[in-house]
Amino acid sequence: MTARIFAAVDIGASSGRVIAGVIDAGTTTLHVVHRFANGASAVDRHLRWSLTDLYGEVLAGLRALAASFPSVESIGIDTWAVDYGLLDANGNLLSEPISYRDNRTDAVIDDVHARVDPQAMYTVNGLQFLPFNTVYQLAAEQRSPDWGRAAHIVLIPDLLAYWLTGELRTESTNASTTGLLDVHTGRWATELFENLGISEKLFPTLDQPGSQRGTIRPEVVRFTGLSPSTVVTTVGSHDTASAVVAVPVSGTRFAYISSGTWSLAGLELARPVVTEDARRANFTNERGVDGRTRFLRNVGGLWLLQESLRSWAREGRQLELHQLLEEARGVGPSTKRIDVDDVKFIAPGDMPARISDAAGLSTSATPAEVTRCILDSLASAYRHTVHTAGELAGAKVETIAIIGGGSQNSLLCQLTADESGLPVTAGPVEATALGNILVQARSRGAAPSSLEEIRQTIAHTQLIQRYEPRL
Ligand code: ADP
Ligand code: LRH
Repeated sequence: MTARIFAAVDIGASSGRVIAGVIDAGTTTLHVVHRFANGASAVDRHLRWSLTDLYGEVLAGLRALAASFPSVESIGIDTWAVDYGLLDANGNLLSEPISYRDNRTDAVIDDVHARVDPQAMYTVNGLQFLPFNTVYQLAAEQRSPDWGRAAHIVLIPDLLAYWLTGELRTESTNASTTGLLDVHTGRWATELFENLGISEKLFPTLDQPGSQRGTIRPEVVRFTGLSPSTVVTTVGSHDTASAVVAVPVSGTRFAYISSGTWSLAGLELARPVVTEDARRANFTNERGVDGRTRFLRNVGGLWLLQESLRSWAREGRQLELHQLLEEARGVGPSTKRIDVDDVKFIAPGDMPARISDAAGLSTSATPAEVTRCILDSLASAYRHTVHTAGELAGAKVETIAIIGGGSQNSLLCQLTADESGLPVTAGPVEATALGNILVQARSRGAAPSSLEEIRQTIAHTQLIQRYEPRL
């Protein structure tokens, strides 16, 4: 059998990549053809992504893809969740999308909760409260000059797919992070739209992972050199949904931590849990591939470390991550910890000072000490989140699977095993791209049909490290 080739465009909050996946005799081998940085910056009074630049990087990546893998059949796109762009009636982007880390929702959250009681909202959308859920961003947007001209609200991966194919849709796993999807039916929650004064028609039609979005436009063919028959296939376009496809564990007795800018920690369930206890513990029921439920919490994540590194760099201290982690291992356990979920850590800027202040570290704490405090705090938040998830869902957890870029942080993986008392698997590093690629491949008959079989294949063919808890 000849090898089949699929590509993932996977863009996280801190970096993006275009990756080719070559599937040969049941093994998927990933080749990164293009990597680029991502981040939001202050433009026109808001923290914004430059989606125009990101689209340029996607095209550059697809050109590199065509040069090395001309027989690629299909492309899948995933990015971070909740954010969107507004298009006018002619399909033009009204302005660069505002980042979820912008503080514009501070002024509207009470107003939204006055229109829809948060308890009642949870029973419909099953979503954890995060100040940046799309529903709050749209409430802020309703007061902006762009709102009157907006004809379409398009989630970020769907916007990239629109530019590549000309087709407008809303992918359902990502739609589940808006706060406007009914967690029980997987359809738009019409009553929520009505109560918030937003027209449901602003969102393009819902689309499921595995369906064909469209073929690439002639301009894209000309620029990239890809074949005109190349299609864009809808995948779990919420990056976390694609990542969870690629956990290297089968069965049901595992928790996952998708570790990157955020740490998304929780369980995969057959059905949502929208009890009052789950709401109080701020657990979300996001939609997974194949209609599964991602019952999880957003834990602060490596953003704390990324932002600290940026602050130290601004002070002239260019620290190398590997070296810093080795030094953090050497300083030993931190007795002072922070609540990594505190909303005060969401915004960018001067992170080491904010952490030292919250933890009660001395002002002369070294970068290694601050780093150790972050990692110990993350590991204890993971233990607590995994334990609570199991209790709320009545599920037994026997293993924790850490996936994503943070799975390379061996100190954090070991601390997670030690704190939780559970064995930890670490990897795949590019779980999101792998999940993206395998969902495309499955829809075209090149990968097994069940998520369980896909996960077994991943466990046998990808690089996975193991950490046992130390007493
Ligand atoms: P996102 O998709 O949110 O942009 P990634 O999954 O790419 O995030 O993970 C990025 C994080 O992974 C970085 O912030 C960094 O802390 C961690 N990371 C990346 N490479 C390494 C490495 N070699 N060792 C330890 N940690 C790493
Ligand atoms: C991770 C992620 C997460 C969301 C956040 C906005 O990249 O998609 O699942 O909560 O970004």
